[in-house]
Amino acid sequence: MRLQLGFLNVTVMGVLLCSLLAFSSPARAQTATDCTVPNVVNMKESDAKSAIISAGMVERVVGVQCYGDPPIPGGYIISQSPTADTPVQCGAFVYLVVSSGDCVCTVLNLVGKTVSEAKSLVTVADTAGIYSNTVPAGRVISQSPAAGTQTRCNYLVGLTYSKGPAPPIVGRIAINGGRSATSNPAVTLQLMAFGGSGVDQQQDVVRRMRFSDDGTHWSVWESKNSTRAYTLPAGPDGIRTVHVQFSNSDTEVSSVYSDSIILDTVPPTGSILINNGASTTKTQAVTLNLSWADTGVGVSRMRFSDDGAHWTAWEAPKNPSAYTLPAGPGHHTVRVQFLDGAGYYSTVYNDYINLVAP
Ligand SMILES: [Ca+2]
Repeated sequence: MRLQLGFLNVTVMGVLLCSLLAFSSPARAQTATDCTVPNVVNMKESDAKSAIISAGMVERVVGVQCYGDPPIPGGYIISQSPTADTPVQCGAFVYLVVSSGDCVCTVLNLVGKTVSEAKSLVTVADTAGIYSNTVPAGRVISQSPAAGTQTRCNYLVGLTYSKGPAPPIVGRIAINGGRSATSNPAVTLQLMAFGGSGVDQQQDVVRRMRFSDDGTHWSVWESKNSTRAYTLPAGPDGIRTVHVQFSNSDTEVSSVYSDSIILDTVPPTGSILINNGASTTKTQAVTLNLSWADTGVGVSRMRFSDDGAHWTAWEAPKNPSAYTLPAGPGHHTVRVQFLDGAGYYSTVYNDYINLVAP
């Protein structure tokens, strides 16, 4: 009890002593810091003044400036001095800088600068490279927003820059898949083209194509496709060449590419004589005297038969050719057939000879 009582007494005495000292100190008005600066940044100016006055201080606007990043609306406090929570003497000044609104800037002209130069001047939001024959590689071709636009000062700019000249368009053409001959003037062209300015523009790599039979007179430009039906020009059997050119625009045209095929609309012809037309032979071994002709591709193969039903394997044409007649005396007929490069078969030609006893 006594201890408790004593503690209480000491506490009460302490509080009383402190209070007495506080109210009786004659020097306090000049040195005490019993006001605390409120936080008024981002407050409306009138609200900030009220808050400062309520806290026992005096506000003074010392500056008005635009403010863009982060945006502080016009009439709101950008900064204060002293800063919030600073203990100050009551009645002290709190200095304020008020926003006049977003700062307005004029978008710089970046066209013609390098991308890195542009990035050192403005905040670049995104870039896209395209091929250009006129703007050097790495330099800005266009920008958004455009130069001269009035906008907030922390603006972002999108840039389109040059990747330099586009790689040339390279093409290929094949007639009927590259076959050497055709018996039908109606053919199919296989077409490939790549490179060119379309590569980076997310469109079909090459847009147009046109054709010519002579390399001088051209069809009108048409949409690029991977195949196209085509009719070879009329005329005697022989080589036909189809020329193609690819383009994306009038100023971006590929070289001329071509493929050739032999148009062959006529089967081959031929002849056969056994032993130069002799009527008899004493040996099974004979010599075949052969001739052949073809107006288109030319004869590529020949074959023989003793009975018109069973044939030898196709072989390269050769004159004269050794041949062995079937055994047994009597008349033997040898048949020959020719095949041209377009796949035409000749009619079957034959000769016969009488195999007699030696
Ligand atoms: Ca032919």
